[in-house]
Amino acid sequence: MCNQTARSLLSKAYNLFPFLIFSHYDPDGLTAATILGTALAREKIPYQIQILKHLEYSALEKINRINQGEITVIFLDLGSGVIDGFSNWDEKKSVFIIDHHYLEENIQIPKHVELLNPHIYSIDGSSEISGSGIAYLIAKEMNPRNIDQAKLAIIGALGDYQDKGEKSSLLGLNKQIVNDAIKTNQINETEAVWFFDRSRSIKSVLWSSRLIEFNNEIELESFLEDSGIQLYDKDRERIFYDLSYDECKNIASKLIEYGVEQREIIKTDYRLLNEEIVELEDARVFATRLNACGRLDRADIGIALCSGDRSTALRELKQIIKEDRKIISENLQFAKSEGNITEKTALYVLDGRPKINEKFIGRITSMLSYQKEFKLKPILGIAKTSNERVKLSFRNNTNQNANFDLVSILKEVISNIEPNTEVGGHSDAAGAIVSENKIDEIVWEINETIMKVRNQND
Ligand SMILES: [Mn+2]
Repeated sequence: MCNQTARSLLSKAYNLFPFLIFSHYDPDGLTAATILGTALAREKIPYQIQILKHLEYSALEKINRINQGEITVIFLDLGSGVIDGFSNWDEKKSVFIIDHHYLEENIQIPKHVELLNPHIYSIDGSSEISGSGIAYLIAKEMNPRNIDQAKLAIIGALGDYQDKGEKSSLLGLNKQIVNDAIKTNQINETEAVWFFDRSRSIKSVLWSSRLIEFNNEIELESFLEDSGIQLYDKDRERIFYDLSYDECKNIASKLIEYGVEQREIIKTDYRLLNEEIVELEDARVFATRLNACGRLDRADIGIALCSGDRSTALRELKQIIKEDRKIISENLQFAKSEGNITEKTALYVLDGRPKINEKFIGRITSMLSYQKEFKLKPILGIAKTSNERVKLSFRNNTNQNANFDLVSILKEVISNIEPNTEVGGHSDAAGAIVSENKIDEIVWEINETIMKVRNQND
């Protein structure tokens, strides 16, 4: 699949222009950019990276206008939704679209564009391979030594929530990448009692997991005592990573006794070996940190972290995490305050316009979709972008309606109301940017469409 693209990319290296790489601001995009950048650097091919929040037709035209000449432009983790926009591009340019997002059938690909998308090969781009995964496979074709980038592709796939296999494991081509990483001692794959950020104290990990709502610290401590856990090792408070296998198992069984489901705590753990910072050892946590960098316009720090910088980048990261937490908690509070979420027949709508920034709406909508009170229907988040445009983030974490595809629904609705709009995403997470004055009509139509789909499924 990637062999042809790798050769073709290398063959473009004779021209004097650096390759222009445009990549997405999320963890998958940042890892993809780092992987390809590293691969090009190793071949002594100069390149520039620009990180984008989204790629609309207008931005595509601008990129064409600004960059003249026989250049090579590469889009990573972006572009599948706007392929027809390249037909206006100057044909002297070589364009590569390396992406795993939804691809419309029977799409016309302009002559000067090379598209690499797993959907062409009937590979599911929402669960089997991510943008960084494809970038990795290309990099490995270019030079086998790029196998050392496998860990980044794993971080990218986890950042895109592709751990849809049994016990939240990676599958398909992602699994092959995991095997590369294991073989070269980059990562450990084990089944574990998994909590977010286990480099914190045991108490703090359990408290913030919110699997059980403890009323106070005493309750939490006695829960742990009943599980046979020592909180201190001499004077030092133990962190979750200090727990032995048996201790973890005890906590897990205690939680299950309290009604927590096993699949919520037993996960396939992807732990980076040779990571000097314990806080970044868990690949899922690493992805979350990259997410924060992207959201706060610090893609540079994200890429520096991916490239191994553990000095300046790490200091900056601490500030980023702090700021990110503050914004998220304020936004969640806003979302849950009176009247900002309305319930329709077939979905919830969060109108975040007065407060939530477009870079946060996806995260906030996702977080809400995992909460019990919003688990019955999909949820649509709305945030302001610029010039009378709004961003829509659509998420589905309902257990029912498993065969409903958010991208198709959003596409169907928007193509009737506002043709030529890019709709991107996957079956359970989709998004688009639309005109603000079309919002009411779009929400109404989405509601109708979901009801229609549901009736068909019943
Ligand atoms: Mn992606």
